[in-house]
This record gives sequence, C-alpha cells and structure tokens, in this order.
Amino acid sequence: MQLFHSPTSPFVRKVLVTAHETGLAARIELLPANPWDQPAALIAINPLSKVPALITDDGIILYDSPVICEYLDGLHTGRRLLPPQGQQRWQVLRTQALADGILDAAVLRRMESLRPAGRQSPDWLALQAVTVGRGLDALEHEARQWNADVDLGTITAACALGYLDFRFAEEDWRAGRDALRHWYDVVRQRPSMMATVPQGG
Ligand SMILES: N[C@@H](CCC(=O)N[C@@H](CS)C(=O)NCC(=O)O)C(=O)O
Repeated sequence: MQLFHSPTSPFVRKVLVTAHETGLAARIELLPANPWDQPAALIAINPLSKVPALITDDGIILYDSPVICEYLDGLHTGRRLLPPQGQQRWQVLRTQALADGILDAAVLRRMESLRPAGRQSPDWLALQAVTVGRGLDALEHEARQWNADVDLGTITAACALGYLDFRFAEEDWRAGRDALRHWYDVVRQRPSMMATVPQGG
C-alpha cells in the first residue's frame, strides 16, 4: 500500500497510528507530499489535494482518514478498532467525528496564523479557537469513560491532542480537563503514538 503523507499532518498520523495498532505499518510505503502545494501526483488520486490518501495493493484509491482507517481495520484479525455493529460503533464514530472536527478547526487556525499579519482575520482565528475549546470540553466529558484500550475514536482524540501540543504548545488545553490529561499521559506512551510523533516545521 502507498500512503501520501506529510510528517506534520495529524490526519496522516491518525492513519499511521491505526496502521501500527493493527500490525500493518510495515506494509505501507510513504509517499511524501505537501498538499498545500497542490502536487500533481496527489491531485491525480485525490482531487481535493489533501493528505492522507491511500493506494491499496489492489489499486483502489481511498481518502479521507476515516475511510482509510476503516479499510485498514478490515485487514487484520485482532480486536476491531471500529466495532462492526451496535451502540459502541456509533459512539466510536461520533468520538472520531468530534476529534476530527477539533482538528479541522485547529488546522484552519494554524493556516490562518501563517498568513501575513495584516491579512489575518482575528474574528476567524477566535471562532476556530472557540470551536476547539468546545470540542475539548466535550472530549473531557467522554474521557471520564475511557480506559486503556484504544479505538478509532480515541486514536483520533490522541492525535488531536498531540497536534495541539505540537502547534499550540503555548496554550494549555490540559487546564480544567483532568480526565483528558490523565488519559493522554498514558496513551501518548503507546508504541504507535511514540513511533508517529510529528516532525519538522
Ligand atoms: N477530512 C480529512 C482532512 C484532511 C486534511 O485536512 N489534511 C490537510 C493536512 S493536515 C490537507 O491535506 N490540507 C490541504 C488543503 O486543505 O489544501 C481527513 O480526515 O483526512
């Protein structure tokens, strides 16, 4: 399998953590791409020019990260990271959507902050920050029920918290969110998380 990836993308990290947790990491060849440059090779398989995007061994093209992670979860024989049915499945999918939404807002905020100072919108930056904060409060509520086993929802949450530490280290997401803080202190030490720490600028 080939994965278009950027070493700083939290959505790519989510796919890689899933690959490690399912024992599939060695089967994935990484194809570096900067999606913001709109590279032709990436656009040829994902017209949205976003990473992650996967080419399977059968030549099937898959995006975005929820689709790729579900695909990988179907390739192994261990405990499912996305329960196949029942109430638990919907809870995992909702947690994934919540953490993906936090990431969407955090990435938008990051990209806006990279524009020339005079062209940034303070209102837009503030709106994204508020969205991230509300999402984290919801995750804090959910984290009170989480245990040491990861699933696709909590993997996404871990990658979202890792991204905030990476890009917004000066802001203390842990303040007032003890359940999330304690849970993340454990999950960040999993081999899958340690092997995928974001690198670079
Ligand atoms: N919903 C997508 C989001 C992927 C995404 O936003 N990736 C960013 C990198 S972190 C990207 O490629 N952005 C390029 C662009 O928006 O042009 C997923 O879950 O894979």
